[in-house]
Amino acid sequence: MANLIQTNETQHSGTRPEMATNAQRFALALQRHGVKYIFGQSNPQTIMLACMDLGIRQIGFRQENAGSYMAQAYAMCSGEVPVVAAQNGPAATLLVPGLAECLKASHPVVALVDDVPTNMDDKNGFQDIDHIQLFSGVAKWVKRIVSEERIEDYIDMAFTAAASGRPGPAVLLCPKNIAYDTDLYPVRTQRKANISYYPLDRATADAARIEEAAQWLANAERPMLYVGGGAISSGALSEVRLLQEQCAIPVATTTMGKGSVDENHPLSIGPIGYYMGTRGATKFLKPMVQEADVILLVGNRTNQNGTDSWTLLPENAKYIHIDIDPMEVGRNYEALRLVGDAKLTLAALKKALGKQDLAKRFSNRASIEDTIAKARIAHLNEAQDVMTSNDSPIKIERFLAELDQKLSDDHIIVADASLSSVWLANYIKATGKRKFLFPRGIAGLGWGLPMAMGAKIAKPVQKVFCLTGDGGFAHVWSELETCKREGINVVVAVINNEILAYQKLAEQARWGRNTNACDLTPVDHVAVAEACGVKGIRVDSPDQIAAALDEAFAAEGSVIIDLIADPHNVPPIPFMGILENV
Ligand SMILES: Cc1ncc(C[n+]2csc(CCOP(=O)(O)OP(=O)(O)O)c2C)c(N)n1
Ligand SMILES: [Mg+2]
Repeated sequence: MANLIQTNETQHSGTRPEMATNAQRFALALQRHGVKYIFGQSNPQTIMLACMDLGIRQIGFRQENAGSYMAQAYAMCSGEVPVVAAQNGPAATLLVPGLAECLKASHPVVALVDDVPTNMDDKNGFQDIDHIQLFSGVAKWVKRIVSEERIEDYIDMAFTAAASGRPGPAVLLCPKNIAYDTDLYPVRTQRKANISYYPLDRATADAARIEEAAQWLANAERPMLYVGGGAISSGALSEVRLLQEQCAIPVATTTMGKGSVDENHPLSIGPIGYYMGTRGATKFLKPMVQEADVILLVGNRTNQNGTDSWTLLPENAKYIHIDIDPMEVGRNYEALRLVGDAKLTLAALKKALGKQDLAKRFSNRASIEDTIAKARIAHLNEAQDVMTSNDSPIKIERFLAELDQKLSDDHIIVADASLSSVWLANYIKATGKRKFLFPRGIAGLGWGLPMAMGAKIAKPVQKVFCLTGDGGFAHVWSELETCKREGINVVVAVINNEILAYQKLAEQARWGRNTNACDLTPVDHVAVAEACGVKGIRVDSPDQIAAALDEAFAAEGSVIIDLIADPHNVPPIPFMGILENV
């Protein structure tokens, strides 16, 4: 079994030849951009062979969906632009969901996709479809290489498109007549730069508006920061934390912004949005959010879930909005426009605040901290019953209360969509250097396991934990074989509730009944894991949780925890509250 760390260390590095085949030129360009891994399945063939020759390691996924989710998580954990590759036609279509997620979540990825030879265009060549049309709704940039002379130019354009401005997916189509050509051509040695990191370019927002924003924040009665995933992508954690601590402003986060501040900090509100119902971590801080008079949004799309369908944030507050994408600024809340990189703009704002009289901020600090401290205790009291429940099947809050104790200070914590995202956001604290990955771009099922794998490849020394539902996990079981084959070691807890709970609970809450598709038949996930050579541990009563977690986190390979879970566990989503006592 290959070891990820060793492969990193044995990366080839040599001088670049002046003449090479086109496939070698692709591989050399990728090597110049520091690409260490390609998520692929052997296509485009010549390019993958040439990459292999250069020591670029292919992570051979079982399904293209999963490969693209691995790539996204790799980007989120490494700060680099990942590369995913696929054959033309059916394989290419399977990249669509992953690219859609990256587009909406603003994560960069370069997709290298085979295309039919140019002289076969429009002849019904094998597996030919119009890839430009296919990808146009899910990528920032889709181009086909028109002539072999421009290979290096187009590779660099693809990385530029993915990593610049608002990061996102770029698709480069590689016609087989160009990629399979075995003649030698000049390598464009003029191009020397590595541009496979993001943000590629940083620019600060308008200085005059930053001064104005500083005045608003200094003079506000009850200011608040509401931080989204854009702050994390920008690497603005220390800037957000300095503003919080040194200017005494409370900070709330979106689900994707979780981890931007330490949730044990006395001025951290925690994650807010559509899950502030009964037993929600931030339920008791809803008044603080709704009474804010100046709200600084950072890298925040003000989307439906983050705003509880645009009902959570106060209508009459003044908004300041920092975002790299001018279209996000003022999208749903008219705002003082700070279009720029979050890290640089927050640093400039902090400096501008230093020139303001912050007496109001400091005099309010004790009372804000007191409100937050009391709200945390009130939450623990409200959730006490489920967090300490000895019931079987297991209450997920009980599992997470124990998990929180076992996770390390720098664990990477991954959620699948559905309730796994809601549970982790509410019940696992972002403390220390913990990093959270949520697929909230389009909230699709099946991202959990592959994202955990991509995270582990990016950060082989860190431990990776993933929580997924049994419905979502079934989308990607096959990647357990990839874990085994590629030596990717992650711990996945599967909420085995034998239902599509989010779907079922939503139907029950709204219509009082549900369709037959919501109820699954029992699945033995230990057997699924073991069929792929991966360890499985069944946990069907709360007293087994601690030992199972200890065993899983100490194990050498990947581990699946099959958590026999209560199908009646109601999440803190207000409209589902009516199911509490059903
Ligand atoms: C790819 C995809 N298909 C369907 C949905 C709709 N959907 C959202 S949650 C859900 C149920 C998920 O069930 P499971 O993964 O078992 O998690 P649970 O809610 O039971 O914890 C469904 C079907 C989706 N979000 N993504
Ligand atoms: Mg389920």
